[in-house]
Amino acid sequence: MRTRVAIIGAGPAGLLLAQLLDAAGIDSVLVEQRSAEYVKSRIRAGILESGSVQLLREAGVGDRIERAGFEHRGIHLQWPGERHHLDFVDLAGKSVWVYGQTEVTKDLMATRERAGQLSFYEATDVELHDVDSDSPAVTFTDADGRAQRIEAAIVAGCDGSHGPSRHFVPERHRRTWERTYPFAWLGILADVAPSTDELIYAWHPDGFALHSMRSDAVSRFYLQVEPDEDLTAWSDDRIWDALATRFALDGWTLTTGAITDRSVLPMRSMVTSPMRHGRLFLAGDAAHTVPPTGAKGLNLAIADVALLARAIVTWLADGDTRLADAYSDIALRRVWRCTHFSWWMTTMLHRHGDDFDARLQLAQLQRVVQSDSAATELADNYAGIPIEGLS
Ligand code: FAS
Ligand code: PHB
Repeated sequence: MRTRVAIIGAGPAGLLLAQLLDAAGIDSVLVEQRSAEYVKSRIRAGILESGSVQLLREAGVGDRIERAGFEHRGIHLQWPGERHHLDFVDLAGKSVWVYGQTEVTKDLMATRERAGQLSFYEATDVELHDVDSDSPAVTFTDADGRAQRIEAAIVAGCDGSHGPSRHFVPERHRRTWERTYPFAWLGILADVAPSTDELIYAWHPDGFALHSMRSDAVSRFYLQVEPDEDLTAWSDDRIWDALATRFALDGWTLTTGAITDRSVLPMRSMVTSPMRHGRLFLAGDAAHTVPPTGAKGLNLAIADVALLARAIVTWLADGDTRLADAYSDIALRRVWRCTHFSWWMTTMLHRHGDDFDARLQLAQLQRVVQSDSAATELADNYAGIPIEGLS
C-alpha cells in the first residue's frame, strides 16, 4: 500500500503526529506492535504542560482534558519538617494539567478511528527499508499473519525507547548518550482521594517520594527504591508506611486505600542524535528518554511531533524542506534542555551518596524555595519552555 507518512508506534508521539497530519490533509498509516487495548492500558505519565494542552486542543483532542483534567498552579517541595508551595502561575505565568497519558492515548485513538485512517495493531517483524532513498518503505506481518508493505514519502519512528527505528540511523552517523541512575521508582495506583491539592515532591533520608493523582478518587504515588528492587518485598502496609514516613508533616495525614496497580520503573536518561536520517524522522522516546522526576517525557514527545508535523506538512504540501532540514537540531535543543532539567530534579530530590551529598541537596532545595529567581527557573522548566520553530 502507499501513503504519504508511515508511522511506527501508536504511543502519544505516533498517535498525535497522525492526528496533526490528518488535520493538514496528509494521510498516514500507523503500525503498532501491541494491541490497542494494551497501549491504552499502560499507566505512564500524568502531567501535561499548558503548552501541550494547547497543542492537544488545536489537534482537536482537548475537550476531555477540560472536563476530566485538573489544572494546577504549581507543586509542593518538601523535606523533613518543611513543605513549600511553588506557584508556577505567579512565578512564570504558566499552569500545568494533571491528565493521565492513558487518557491522552484513548482520546487520540478514538479520533483516529473516527477519521477512518489506517492503523495496524499487533504487527510483528516490523522493518524499515531504504530510508536514505526517495522511496522508503516499511514491511511487517499483520495481526492475521499477512505480509504487508507500505511505500511512503516519509517514515516517522515513534516506537519508544525499545523500538527499532533509531537503529536505522547508520552507526557511523549516530551518537547516543546514556545515564542510568542508582535508584528506581516503585509506582502505585490507589483507589483513594488525594491527600493534597497539588503534587508533593518530597526529599527524605529514606528516599524520594512523589504524591500525584489521576482523579478525585484515584491517587498515584512513587517511592525511590533500589534499581533491582524486588516488588514482592513490598506489602501494601510497607508501601503506605514508607509513604507516610517520607511525607510526614505536623498537622497533615496521608489517607490510604486499595492499591490497584504497582510496578518498578527504571530511571535513566538517553539521547540519540541525529533525530533524522534521510526520510526517517525520530520523535519521542524513540530518540530520548528522561527520568520522570521533571514530568518531561510525555511533553517532550508532544513537542517533537508538533515540530515534526509542521516540517512534514511544509515539505509535502509546499515543497519547502527548510524546517525538515532543521528539525533534528531544533528538536535536540529542547531535548537537551529537558534532559538537563530532568537530571537536575532527579539528583536534587533522590537520596544517593553520603551525608555531604544530602547537605548539598537540602541547600539546593532551600535555595529554590527562598529565591524567586531559583524558583522561577524551576517553574519555567517544569511548566514548559516555548517550542522553538513553532511560533
Ligand atoms: P511510547 O513508548 O509511549 O510509545 C512507543 C510505541 O511504539 C509503543 O506503543 C510500542 O509498543 C511501539 N513499538 C515499539 N517497538 C515497535 C515495533 N518494533 N513495531 C511497532 N511498534 C513498536 N513520563 C512522565 O512524564 N511521567 C511518568 O510518570 C512516566 N512514567 C513512565 C513509566 C514507564 C513504565 C515508561 C516506559 C515511561 C514513562 N514515562 C513517564 C515516559 C513516557 O510517558 C514517555 O515519555 C511517553 O510514553 C513517550 O511517548 P512515545 O514517544 O509515543 O513512546
Ligand atoms: C504521574 O502522575 O504519573 C507523575 C507526575 C509527575 C511526575 C512523574 C509522574 O514528575
